Amino acid sequence: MVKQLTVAVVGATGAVGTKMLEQLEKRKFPIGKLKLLASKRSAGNTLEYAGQSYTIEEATPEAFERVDVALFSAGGSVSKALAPEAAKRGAVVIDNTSAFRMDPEVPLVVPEVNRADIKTHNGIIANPNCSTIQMVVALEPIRQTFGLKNVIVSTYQAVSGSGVSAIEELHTQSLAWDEGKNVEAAILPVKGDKKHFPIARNVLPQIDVFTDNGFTYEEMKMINETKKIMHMNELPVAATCVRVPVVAGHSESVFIEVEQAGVTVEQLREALTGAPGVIVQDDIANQQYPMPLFAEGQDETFVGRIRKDLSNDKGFHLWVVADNLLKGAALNSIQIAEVMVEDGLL
Ligand code: 25A
Ligand code: L14
Repeated sequence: MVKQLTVAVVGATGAVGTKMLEQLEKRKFPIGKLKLLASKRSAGNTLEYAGQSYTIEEATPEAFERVDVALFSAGGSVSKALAPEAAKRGAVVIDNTSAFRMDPEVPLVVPEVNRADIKTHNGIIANPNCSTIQMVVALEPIRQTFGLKNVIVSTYQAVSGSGVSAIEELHTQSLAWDEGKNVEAAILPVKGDKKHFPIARNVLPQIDVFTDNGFTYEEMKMINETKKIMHMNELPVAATCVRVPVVAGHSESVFIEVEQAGVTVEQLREALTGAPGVIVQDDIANQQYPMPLFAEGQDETFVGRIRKDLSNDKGFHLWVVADNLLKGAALNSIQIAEVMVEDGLL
């Protein structure tokens, strides 16, 4: 008999929070009691879960009394303020924000890659950045088989990564274009930055704010988190993160160099075929390759366009696509919780 757990979802009304509820129900997570938490704005409203109506409460420190697992996705500032409060009250926090990811005391986990790290937690476990998760799911089987010595990635990221308001902005701007009206931008590239640019009919080479070295924070997250999850501090990683007018599903063009010489495309494809969480879609004769429109709603990370570099024997190019709100966020969090149940850690 599986223990029934008290689960809290913080940011339950958000882009990721609503997917968390969907996944908890779909995957039959053993929930005894469910608490839906959000900001004061939403307190008193109701949400459906498994055919039952739940009233949303304001997320306060006291709301975490007797909670076993708290899934956070309400932004970094909310996590910084409330995750320690939840952990102090005995809850295990699985946090979707960047607040604690690089804290050496906090495991940063993608179950297909480093599930063993979960057991070192001190009350908080971090869920990595969406673009990082799908990339390491594809890189891990390659690293295991051939070794890995260089990664250069360019992303094509969906607006849903920036939350409900960014999804609304793409819709509103697209309608304005079609109706010949003024296209206004207020959210992207980054909520609260000095300037905003339209995302409809555009591509934005900025996700999150810039850091002193010329890379954005999103790019630095991919660089630092990849090394931490794969336990490869010395691995060279470079990233360029770009927003495209897609609602759901991040795409990535990834260049890698493997350690082993003479690896063929067929061998690389074989290493990826059947790897945990990976589906290979790579049949160019039949125009088969991953696309975000078809990855939406799917659990797996799709890999295609596998090519060997024309001048570098150890170089390969891959095209990697996944649903950023599922494997990139909500699903990965629930998978972490499932591993904890399986391993008797909850
Ligand atoms: O920049 P930050 O702070 O790091 O935040 C990043 C944003 O990214 C999303 C999430 O936005 C977050 O706010 N996010 C977080 N992790 C993510 C990930 N891994 C991620 N996105 C992708 N991948 P969101 O819109 O998806 O969801 C926000 C959720 O957080 C709740 N929340 C906000 N402040 C809170 C809080 N909960 C507790 N305490 C707080 N102080 C938020 O609840 C939502 O669940 P809500 O009640 O604020 O939102 C209900 C509806 O209100 C609308 N709305 C949003 N902002 C405003 C607003 N209405 C009026 N004024 C506003 N300023 C939204 O439409 C929302 O649906
Ligand atoms: O760090 O705007 O998990 O697409 C990932 C999505 C930050 C925002 C994170 C976006 C978020 C990002």
